[in-house]
Amino acid sequence: MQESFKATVKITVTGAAGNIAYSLLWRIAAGEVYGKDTPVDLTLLEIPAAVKAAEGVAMELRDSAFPLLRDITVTADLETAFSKTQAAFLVGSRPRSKGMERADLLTANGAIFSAQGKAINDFADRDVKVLVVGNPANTNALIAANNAPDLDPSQFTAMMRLDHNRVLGQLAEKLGTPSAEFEKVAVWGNHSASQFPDLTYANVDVDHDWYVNELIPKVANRGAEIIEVRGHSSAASAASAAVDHMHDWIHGTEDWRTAAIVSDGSYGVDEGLVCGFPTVARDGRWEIVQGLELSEFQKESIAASVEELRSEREAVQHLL
Ligand code: NAX
Repeated sequence: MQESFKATVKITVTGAAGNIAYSLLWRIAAGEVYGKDTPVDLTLLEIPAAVKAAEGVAMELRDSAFPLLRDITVTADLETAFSKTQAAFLVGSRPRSKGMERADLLTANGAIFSAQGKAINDFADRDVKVLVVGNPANTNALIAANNAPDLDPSQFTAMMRLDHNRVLGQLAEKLGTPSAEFEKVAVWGNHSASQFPDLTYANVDVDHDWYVNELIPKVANRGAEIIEVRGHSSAASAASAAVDHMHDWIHGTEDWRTAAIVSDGSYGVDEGLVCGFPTVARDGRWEIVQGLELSEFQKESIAASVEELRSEREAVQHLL
């Protein structure tokens, strides 16, 4: 049986003692990212104060006896964490504390993601794929990419698949149709309340008023709604979206998905910003869907979110 397995892959998860990781690690260990034929070595990165808790997580992973799970390493050291890693989920980040301004949050996280970007640049596999989940995800990915000059910027992405999945979930509930039947849905912009969920090209017949006045604000504010109702921020749904993003990036998809990737200037989005686009994945790369006609409504909605990304970039200019 062993002979049919592919080579073992090394996957790194940061923030390994946190809520999202507690779902994500189990999905990865079950083979849902690379496939059921690919064994995985897992490396769990945490801050020193949370290494012990991450060791407890590692003990539970062992106790799950996953057939594909090989080595588990728990560390607070960046070189150990990223050495030869092929896929990195950058989940750990600094939450906003009381009285902290958005600019302070950007800078505090900037320090984390510049250090991790450098370590990935120096120690990771040359084809590493990086997904930033920790917020502010788009700008953290921008910082990491800019601190990894030896790697291609396309190797750094931020997670907007949860926003994409939230649109599918809302449509499925509204129309009573399984989510897999919806095509050509996308979410443009920043993973924040300024994002623009776009149904222009989707194969759905919904009331325009419901779309603009209910669906868009619902999806854009879903994170806050989950906190209010569940009492904790989204965790399992975020982990699920992270698995979807990395799975599709590795295996490819011709179906439209939303990934936040480094802009090449398409659709008037400043080159270099990490922005959500309608994307497909081919040969291990995300590609922006080209040739779309944008209405004034779409252009204005995208521009508003891009403006926020620009101002975030301004606030972290010293880290780029
Ligand atoms: P938790 O606070 O439960 O866990 C975060 C963990 O990261 C903690 O254990 C902490 O010790 C660790 N950490 C902090 N700095 C670190 C560093 N420098 N290196 C390694 N580990 C470090 O948060 P959780 O609920 O897991 O959420 C993690 C991040 O995901 C947050 O920034 C959150 O805002 C963000 N989210 C992003 C989403 C997206 O769609 N992009 C959606 C869900 C989520 O809100």
